[in-house]
Order: sequence, then C-alpha cells, then structure tokens
Amino acid sequence: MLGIVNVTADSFSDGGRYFDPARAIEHGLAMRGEGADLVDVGGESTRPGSVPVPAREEIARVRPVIERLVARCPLPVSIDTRKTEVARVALELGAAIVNDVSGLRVDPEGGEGKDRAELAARHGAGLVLMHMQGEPSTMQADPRYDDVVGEVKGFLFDAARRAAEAGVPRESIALDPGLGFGKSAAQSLALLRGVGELAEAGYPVLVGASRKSLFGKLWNLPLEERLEAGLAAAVASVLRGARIVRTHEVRATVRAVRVAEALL
Ligand code: HH2
Repeated sequence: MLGIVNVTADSFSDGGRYFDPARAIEHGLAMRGEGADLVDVGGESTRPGSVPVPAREEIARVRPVIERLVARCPLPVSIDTRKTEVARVALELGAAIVNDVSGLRVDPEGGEGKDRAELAARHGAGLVLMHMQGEPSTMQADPRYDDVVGEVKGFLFDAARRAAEAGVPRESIALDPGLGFGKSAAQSLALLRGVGELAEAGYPVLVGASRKSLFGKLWNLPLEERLEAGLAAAVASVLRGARIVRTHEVRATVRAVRVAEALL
C-alpha cells in the first residue's frame, strides 16, 4: 500500500493540506500507523490543467519532508516526480523509489528519462513507470487511442526495457497504467479492466484510482464522496493482478484489499 503525501498547494483532492512540511511529516507517520508500506511524496500537482512547477521549487517543497521522513519513519519513501533533477536530490536524501509519472519521457526542463533510470540503478532504488498521454496542462482535452490497453501496455513495456538497459534490475521495476492521465473516464475504466494483461509481463502493477475524476464523470460522485468507489477499484485491481495500490485513504484501503488478497 502506497500512501500519498502531496506537498503542494494545488493537488486535486488535498491541495494545501500538507503544504506545511510539519503537517506532511505528521501525515506520513500517521499513514504508517494505518498500514501503509510505502510513502509517496510529491511536490508538483499533475492534475489535469495544473501549472508546471520548476524543479527548484519542487525540490524546496519535498526536501524537508523527505529528510524528516527518512530520519523518523521506517517506511521506504518514494518521490513522485517527472523531473530528473528532483529524482536525483530525493535519492541523495534517502528516497528508495522513483515514481516517474512520465514513464521515462524527457522532462519539462530537458532532463532525460534514461538519466532517471540510471540514477535509480546507481542508488539501488525501485522505479515506478507510469503512462501519461500528453502534458498535465492539456492531457484531458481530447485523449485518443485506437486501442488504449494495447498502446499503454506497449509504452510501458518499452519503458521497462529502457530502464533495464540503464541497469535497473527487472524486479525493481513496477508498471502503472496512469488512470486519468490523458484518458477519458471510459479509457481509464478499460485500463482497470486490462490490469491482468498488463500484469502478464511479470512486472508488479501499481494502480492509483484514489479519488480520481472517472468516479465523478461516470457516477456523478463529488471529490469528497469517492471513497467507496476508490475501494471498489482497488479491490478489483488486486483481483486482476495489481500488486501495489496508491491511495489517499490508507486505513480503509488496507482493510478492503486484505479481503481481496485472501481470495487470491
Ligand atoms: N496519480 C496522481 C499522482 N501520482 N503516481 C502514480 N504512479 N500513479 C497515479 O495514478 C498517480 C501518481 C494524481 O493523484 P494526486 O497525487 O492525489 O494528485 P496531484 O497530481 O494533483 O497531486
């Protein structure tokens, strides 16, 4: 279970709540008590329409949180970023996983994906490769695919191959279809349905459905009423072969996923 700590002012569901490092750290520690296995720290919102944050600013946000979580919380910390420079600093501070939400694409400041993979390899860190079509500012305008599951799978398998070529061991790579990242609600649902196909290659699959807008679009659920839908998606993903769930609601998700795991 990957618990979320957004050190941002504008994240779509909890923007501003953990912008203060002390609150972010307290939240990270609390999620440990609720059963999280990993803590995902992010300093840039990548919600649809978000404005990019310069690497310098992203680093200033996450640095105090990573430093103190690494010192005080026994859980591995992952850095949620698409920027090579941010990944480099986070790994130097002791982060154990790079959650690359661009799946090794060139970052907005020119940082190469290959360099992010090499950094992860050099630090012996895990690497999450997530699929995103387009850029956060415009990705939800008109996402198009001929075959969404096939195309996302192809992109992620190729990114995994590039990560392995950069020296990341196969067992340290996880794949994530990136629900809501350049996908309509129907396309995100197709990807949830296709988790089994993505898991076939043998890499652990991570799914992040928590509070996502597909629940608003398909079932008219406002942001603060998406818990049950997120739990259902987490359970369905695990039953289809997902191994890691990314969530804002750690306690409830751990309880729900435990039942799914017992059925496997
Ligand atoms: N979703 C978000 C951010 N990072 N990383 C992975 N691997 N998978 C996801 O589905 C994923 C992610 C968006 O959620 P959140 O962090 O709550 O929002 P924001 O990007 O606005 O900070």
